[in-house]
Amino acid sequence: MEEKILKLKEQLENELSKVQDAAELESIRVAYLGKKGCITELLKGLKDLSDEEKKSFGQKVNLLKGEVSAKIDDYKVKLAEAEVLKEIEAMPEFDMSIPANLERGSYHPITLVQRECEKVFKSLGFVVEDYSEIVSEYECFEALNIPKHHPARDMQDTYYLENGQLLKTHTSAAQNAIYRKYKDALINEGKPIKAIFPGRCFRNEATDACHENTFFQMEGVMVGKDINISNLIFFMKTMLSEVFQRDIKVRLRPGFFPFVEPGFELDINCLICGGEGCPSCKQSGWLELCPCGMIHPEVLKAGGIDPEEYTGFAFGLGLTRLAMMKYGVKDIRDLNSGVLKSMEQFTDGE
Ligand code: FA5
Repeated sequence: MEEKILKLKEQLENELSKVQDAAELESIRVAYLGKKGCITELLKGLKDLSDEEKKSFGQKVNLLKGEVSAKIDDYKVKLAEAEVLKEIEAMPEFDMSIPANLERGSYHPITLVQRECEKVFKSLGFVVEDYSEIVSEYECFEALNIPKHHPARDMQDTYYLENGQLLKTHTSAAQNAIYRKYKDALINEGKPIKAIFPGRCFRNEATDACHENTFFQMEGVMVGKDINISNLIFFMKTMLSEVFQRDIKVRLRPGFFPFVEPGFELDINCLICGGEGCPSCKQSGWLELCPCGMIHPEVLKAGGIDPEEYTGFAFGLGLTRLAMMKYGVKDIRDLNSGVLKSMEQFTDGE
């Protein structure tokens, strides 16, 4: 029996050294360890031995079984490594010194206007905040003085998640969190809240040359003592003249949003048609760009701020529309098209 075991070990080494692939290795495994394999046969043969021999040979055969199984596993790893090496060797040589024959990418027009706006507002002492695209109904509506079943919700249908949260319809959804974050510094240190928070918004609505279902806005708020409409108009004018670097005709008209009082619509003269009327401005010559107003007392209260003591303004700049005007993009849908060539023409490879 001992001799048999030794012979089997030699034979296995010999066979393993010749193995070329996984299929050959598998047939060796079956030949040794399979139901009719030689080691299984050895184990079966134990029954004809005396009790003494059974004990000593039984142990040896089991040891052999473990060794054979470990050796086969070892070979499996070796074969896999050899396979990878073969693939690497077959690869064409990689020369890192060859210059890449790729054209340079460019920033998206929306990223560019967003950065410009951020630069302007930062220079005016505003902080830039980032906020989630998924928000609660409370943040998107209730905290903004839009209770359930308020008709203002009809204008902002969106995509609801199974957990009751939703994709935010406007950057105003972050207002409550911003007030809560900065209210202590306002109340205890007298530091006015000055923040902008750009973000992607989603609405379940039909698209056209100036409406997308996914677009960018940039919200801005300023809260402190004696903040008034003149402050609001000053910041809006400064931002537009910095972004466009020229005089732009704007008009301010009354607008209704439950979270501001009074509320305004700030429109800019359409720069695609020069104000004559075209599909980009729905033939009106004006484009709604930045609704704004004085923050409603209920909204301040929801943010933990006493409206008897503090006032503030808020605006919701349509960043995607601003990019359209700045870069002369006639159809807003081109901005989400993902066509690099068409994006490059607006940004000149910036
Ligand atoms: C709002 O979203 C308010 N949250 C703005 C606001 C903030 C008002 C703070 C007062 C105080 P509105 O739905 O009008 O308002 O959208 C604001 C701007 O986002 C629009 O003027 C427009 O420039 C842009 N916008 C709105 N809907 C779309 C759309 N479907 N596609 C592209 N841009 C859009």
